[in-house]
Amino acid sequence: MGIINVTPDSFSDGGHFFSTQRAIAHAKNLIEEGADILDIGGESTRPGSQQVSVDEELKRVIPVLEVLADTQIPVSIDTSKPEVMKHAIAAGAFMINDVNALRNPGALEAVAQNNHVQVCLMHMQGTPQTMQANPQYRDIVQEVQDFLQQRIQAATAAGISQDRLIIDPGFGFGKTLQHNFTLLNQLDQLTKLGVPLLAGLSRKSMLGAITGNDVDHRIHESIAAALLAVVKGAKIVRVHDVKATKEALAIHNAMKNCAAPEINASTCNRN
Ligand code: PT1
Repeated sequence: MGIINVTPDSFSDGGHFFSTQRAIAHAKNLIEEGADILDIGGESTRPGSQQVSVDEELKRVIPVLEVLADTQIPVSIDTSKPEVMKHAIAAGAFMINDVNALRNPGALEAVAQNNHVQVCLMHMQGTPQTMQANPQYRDIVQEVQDFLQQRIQAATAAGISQDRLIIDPGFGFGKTLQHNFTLLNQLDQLTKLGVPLLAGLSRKSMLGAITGNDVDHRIHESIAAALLAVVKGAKIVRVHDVKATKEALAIHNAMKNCAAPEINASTCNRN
């Protein structure tokens, strides 16, 4: 899953022409690099980021979605707002990626109105504005697992079938360095919930805390983290660096598919 952020640029005259064009160009790059899904976000959810209005978020993401809906690539919309979910579904979104796990009033209903769209339920303690202030858990893995189990139940009770759900432990969302790495180490525990697992670690501060690299120089640690997440059971990784991640994961695929002696070498090459 390749990341597309749609945020206003410095040339903005109050319109969204330049940010829309830039996002579409970036999307086309990521498709060429081999992205299988594109995740479009109009509101940052990084620690300390500010919220935007429904109207502003719609103006950022819908024009980009409308253009990408004509390509073959499945598009995910990163939003917690039911109004944005409804417009995104109408404009052809394949997935709703909600860092708030459909807890906003009306969000369960907005997704349940449609019978097909996938939805990613992510764990977060607190809100992006305050979540890194003092995160606390008795047992990080157990609490994230219990939360995701409850959200799976809430979604299925609202009429969203389990085969439409994806879960995500929410790396960096109300978690200390130790919480984040404990979750990564025990990510396979979450596969017990019986729905596919998504992991977003790309360029996050938990990686920079280990290497000392700033956010624009975290490609190697991001590739390592994506590979580890897949080894621990993630089915989707949300990344900035699609080509590098795909090449790293090709080696993982080769280890899985090319090791058995009965496998024909031709089915194994360039897998
Ligand atoms: C994520 C994710 C996301 N992350 C899903 N959606 C972000 N499903 C946005 C830092 O510590 O992991 N899963 N949408 C981006 N959020 C962050 C959080 C970015 C923390 C950076 C940090 O640096």
